[in-house]
Amino acid sequence: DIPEDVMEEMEEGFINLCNSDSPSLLRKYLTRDLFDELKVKTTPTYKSNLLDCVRSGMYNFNSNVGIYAADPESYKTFAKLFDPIIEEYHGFKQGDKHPASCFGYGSDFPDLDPERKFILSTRIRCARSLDGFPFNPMLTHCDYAQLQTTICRAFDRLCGEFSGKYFAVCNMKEKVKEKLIADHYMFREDDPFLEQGMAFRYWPLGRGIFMNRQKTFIVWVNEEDHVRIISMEKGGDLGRVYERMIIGVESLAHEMKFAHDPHLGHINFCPTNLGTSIRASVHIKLPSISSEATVVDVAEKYSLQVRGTRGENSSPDNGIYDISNKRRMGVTEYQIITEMYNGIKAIIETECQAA
Ligand code: ADP
Ligand code: CIR
Repeated sequence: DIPEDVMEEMEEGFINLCNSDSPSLLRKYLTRDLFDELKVKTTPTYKSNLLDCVRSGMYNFNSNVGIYAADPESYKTFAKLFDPIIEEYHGFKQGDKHPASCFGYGSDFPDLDPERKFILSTRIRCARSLDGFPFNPMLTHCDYAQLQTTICRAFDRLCGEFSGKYFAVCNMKEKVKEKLIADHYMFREDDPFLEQGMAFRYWPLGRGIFMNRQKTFIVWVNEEDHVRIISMEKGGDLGRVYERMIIGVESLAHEMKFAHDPHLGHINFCPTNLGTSIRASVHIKLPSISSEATVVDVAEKYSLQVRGTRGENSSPDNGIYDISNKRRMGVTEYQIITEMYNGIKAIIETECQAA
C-alpha cells in the first residue's frame, strides 16, 4: 500500500544513489535486493515507509550516514538496513544489547586544561525523544505544538542553577537568534541533511531553546530531536560539565517519559544518536599539530571525531577544532566520557610534543 508516486520517487532516488559516488553508509548497505525487499514495507503504527527514512541520503550524496528513522519502529521494520549501518558507525552488532544507563561521577574527570592553554570550551549533549510520538517526517502540525507544550511544562519545574527561560523561535528577533548561533548556543536552520530528512516541516512551529541564566544548561526543542539536552561552559572542566548534564537530564526525566528500547537504548531520529546519544566535545586550539589530516589521524586513534567549530559539516577555523567521541552506543555513559577524556588528554600531549 505504498502510493505509486512514492514508489517512483524511491526507485529513481535509489538508481541515482547507486550511480553516485556517495561515501554514505546508506549507499554501501542498500543493495538492490534489500531495496526491493524493504520498499514495500511500512511501520505498524505510523505507516512510515523506506523513503521517509532514506530521503536525506538520496538527495545528499555527501552524507556520511544518509538515513534517519521516521519513527521508533523504523529501527525494526527496516532493521536489515539500519543494523549494518549501526554496526559500522558504533561497532554495535545486531544481537548486542546496549547496557543499562550508568553515568558515574563527574568528579572522576578533573579539568583537562587547568591553565587554559588549549581548550576554549567544553560541551556535552544528549538527545531524548518523548514516548508516544514519531520523529520529524511523521510529526503533524499538532504534534509539534503538543511536544513543545509538554516539554515547556517540565522547564517550569527546574530550579536552582537549572531554572531559566524558554524562547520560541517564532518569537525570536532575527538579530538575537544570529547572536545565539554565533555564540554556539543555538541551532542553525540550514542543514540540508535535516531539510531533505523532512525535519523542517512547519518550521518554526514548536521549535525553541531553553537557557538557564548563565547559558550553561540549554535545551533545544524540536530541532533534529524532540529534545537535545546540553551542558556547556568555557574551559576544559569536563567533570563539571558532565555533572551538570547528568542532573539536568535526570530532572527532565522526572517530568516526561523518554523513549527507550531494551536493545538500542535511547531511541532518536538519527541512528548515530542511539544508545547513550552522548556527544562530548571540546573546542580546542592545536597550533603545533600542523595539518588537519594529522589531527584527524590522532583523533581516530582514540575513536574521536573531528568537526568544525560552527557545527557539523563546518570546517575548522583558525586552527580550532571540535573534537568529540564518535560512538555513542554499546557502552555506558561513563565509558563514553572516559574514552573522550583519555583521547583529549592524549591529543594535548601530542600537541605539547609537537611544540
Ligand atoms: P550537535 O553536537 O548538537 O550534534 P553540532 O556539531 O552541529 O551538533 O553543534 C551544535 C552547536 O554546538 C554548534 O554551534 C557548535 O559550534 C556548538 N558546539 C559544539 N561543541 C562545542 C564546544 N565544545 N564548545 C562550544 N560550542 C560547541
Ligand atoms: C549524514 O548522513 O552525514 C548526516 N545525516 C549526519 C549524520 C550524523 N553525523 C555524523 O556522523 N557526523
